[in-house]
Amino acid sequence: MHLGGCFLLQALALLSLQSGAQKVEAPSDQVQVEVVHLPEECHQKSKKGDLLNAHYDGYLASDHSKFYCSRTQNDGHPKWFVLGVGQVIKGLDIAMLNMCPGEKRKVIIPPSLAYGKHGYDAAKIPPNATLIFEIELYAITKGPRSVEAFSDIDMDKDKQLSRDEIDLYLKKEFERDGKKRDPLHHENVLVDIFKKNDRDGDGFISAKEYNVYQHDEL
Ligand SMILES: *[C@@H]1O[C@H](CO)[C@@H](O)[C@H](O)[C@H]1NC(C)=O
Ligand SMILES: [Ca+2]
Ligand SMILES: [Ca+2]
Repeated sequence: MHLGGCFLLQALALLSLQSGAQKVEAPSDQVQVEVVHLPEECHQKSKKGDLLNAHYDGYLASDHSKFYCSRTQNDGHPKWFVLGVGQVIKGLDIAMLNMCPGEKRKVIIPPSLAYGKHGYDAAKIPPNATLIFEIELYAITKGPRSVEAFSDIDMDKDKQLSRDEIDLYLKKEFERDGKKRDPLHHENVLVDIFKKNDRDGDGFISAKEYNVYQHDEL
């Protein structure tokens, strides 16, 4: 019953978007998703824990000014990030779920799932700002967080993941993906993975630490 209500709300939100409503008022705690382009073939959909490669532009809903453009950063390379673990704002973690490679979406994110009542000065986000993102997803790589991956990564089968093991795993995944990547980004992803997971700071990610997010579904 509760779920049904949710879907109905989403459907209504989509309808009002499509009818070309100019004034954008997002419900306070929901992300509105409009699929702008859906590729004909889709063999894989993004899920929590996947490593995504995407471009996204961010606009303020209030005046449609652009505050972020991944195309002008990092020499125009699409961004890599792990979905659903807080590497991006919560609204984007939600908005990019179940997306196909090649899919484009326009999403509206309420402040509660973005920068909240304080905003974010460095990116010039005012308080209580509703944000609009135009997203294009390029690639989905099975991320280091997927549950199936743990034993794949754990080469020496000691039930914990060393830095080298994760490093190697990421390299293999990126190679398979076939896209040229900045080594610095690889390093950043690696550092980030340890910062977020190695709770006791012993330099290894234990099975327990690895599973921290398993029960924290969005
Ligand atoms: C932002 O919203 C909060 C609660 O919704 C409100 O208390 C606060 O005054 C707002 N801030 C601004 C600058 O509008
Ligand atoms: Ca190991
Ligand atoms: Ca640890």
